[in-house]
Amino acid sequence: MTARLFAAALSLAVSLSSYAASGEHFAFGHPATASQATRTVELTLGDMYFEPKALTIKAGETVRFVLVNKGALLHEFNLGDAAMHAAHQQEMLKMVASGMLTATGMKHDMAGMDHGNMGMKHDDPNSVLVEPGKTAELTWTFTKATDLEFACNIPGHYQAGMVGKIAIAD
Ligand SMILES: [Cu+2]
Repeated sequence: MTARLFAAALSLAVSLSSYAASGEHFAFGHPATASQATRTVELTLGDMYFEPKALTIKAGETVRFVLVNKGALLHEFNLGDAAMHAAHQQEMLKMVASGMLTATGMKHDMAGMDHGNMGMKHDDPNSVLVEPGKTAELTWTFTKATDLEFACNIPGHYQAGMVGKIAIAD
């Protein structure tokens, strides 16, 4: 196993344990493991765009998103509706103001200090941060027909165009 693969496996294991512990559920579905995926979708994240900009998924599908950051800035891939993204943008503004989140990365030492830091953590199961030049993954089971957005909620990015549509069809 290469060092890079090992690091990817390790970060996956860490993210799996964090959402298993939180047990969060969303109206539109839930996180899954890569081995449960029925489909893989590769998305490019750039400064300030997603490619492709729209996806169609069938209700019941488990999709492994492979997220390639080809930009020079830190980006996020977050699944939700417009109201969820608006709320998350407010949280991320606070993370930037506190110095926890910079233009190119997350300060992990601060991210763990959630008690002294107003409860701020970036560990939502429907979201992943991708550092410049890196690839990250998120696997999600979509359980019902609805319209969602995938978005980057780092301050200013959504407004600059980092948002796309996901239509989940019956
Ligand atoms: Cu972004």
